[in-house]
This record gives sequence, C-alpha cells and structure tokens, in this order.
Amino acid sequence: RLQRVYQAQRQLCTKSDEVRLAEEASKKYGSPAQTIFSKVIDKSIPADIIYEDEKCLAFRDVSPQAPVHFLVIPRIPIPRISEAKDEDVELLGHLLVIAKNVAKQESLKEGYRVVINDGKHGAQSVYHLHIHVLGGRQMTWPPG
Ligand code: TR5
Repeated sequence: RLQRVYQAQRQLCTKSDEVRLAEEASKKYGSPAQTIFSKVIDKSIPADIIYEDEKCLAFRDVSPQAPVHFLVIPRIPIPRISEAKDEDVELLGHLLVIAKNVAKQESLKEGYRVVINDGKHGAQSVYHLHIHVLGGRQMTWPPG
C-alpha cells in the first residue's frame, strides 16, 4: 500500500520536479529534522528490510530504478557523505562491505552500480546518508 501511495505521488512529478524536490530538501537541510529513514530504522513505518546489524540496515528502494535497487544506511543519522567525519572511516567501510554482501545475497552476478548522491548538485532528496545499489540490468554512463 505504501508503495502504491508513493508511486501515485511520484507520477505527479516530472523529471525536472525530481531536481526541484532535491533542491527543496537541500534548503531544509540544516535543521535537525528527522528524515523518513529514521522512521525506517525505528520501524515506525514499514520497509522491506533485507539485512540489518548493529551499525546499519539495507532495505529495498520504494521507487526502484532497476530490477534490484536497495539502500544501505547507517543507524546513526549522518546527513550526507560530505558531512561524514574522518573518524567515520570504519562505519563507511562497513557500509560498503554490507552493500557488497547484500548484492551477492541478491544474486547480482553480472555486476551492479553503487551510488551516493550528495547535496543539491548530486540530487540528494533524503538527508540521511544512504548507499544505492542498483542491478539486474545493463547500466549506462554517464549518469544523468
Ligand atoms: O535521491 P536520494 O539519493 O536522496 O535517494 C533517496 C531514495 O530514497 C530514492 O531512491 C527514493 O526512492 C528512496 N525512498 C524514499 C522514501 C523511501 C525510499 N525508499 C524506501 N522507503 C521509503 N519510504 C518509506 N519513504 C520515502 N519517502
């Protein structure tokens, strides 16, 4: 049901609205607002969680851009990769290792793409650090 509501909202958006949404999100950033991903972590909203441990979790993207599209997020709310601290080195490494392990669990044998969007120019729309993993189809380069 959540996915249907979300997709109905998204269908009202054009491609340039995607950029506008990201711009609005980047303006709001700076307030200590909890993002939607905090609610995924505390399980106050439903998500299709495919892996979790004490540091992070992985769940399917509600608006998948490939046959397999999941996100890996830290439990602590780092807003964006550019705001990560040098001391986060171990956590950041952990997130990448989990992205790789879950990609294997998802049988992405032909390869996949790993993406982190940062800020307005990166078209980030949720200000809780997340690693996208997309696979199950041929990707192209450069990204839009
Ligand atoms: O644009 P960026 O890189 O910030 O990526 C945010 C991603 O979060 C997008 O791919 C969205 O489709 C995804 N997203 C947004 C919501 C959401 C989600 N994935 C799973 N579950 C979600 N819920 C419950 N709510 C969202 N607003």
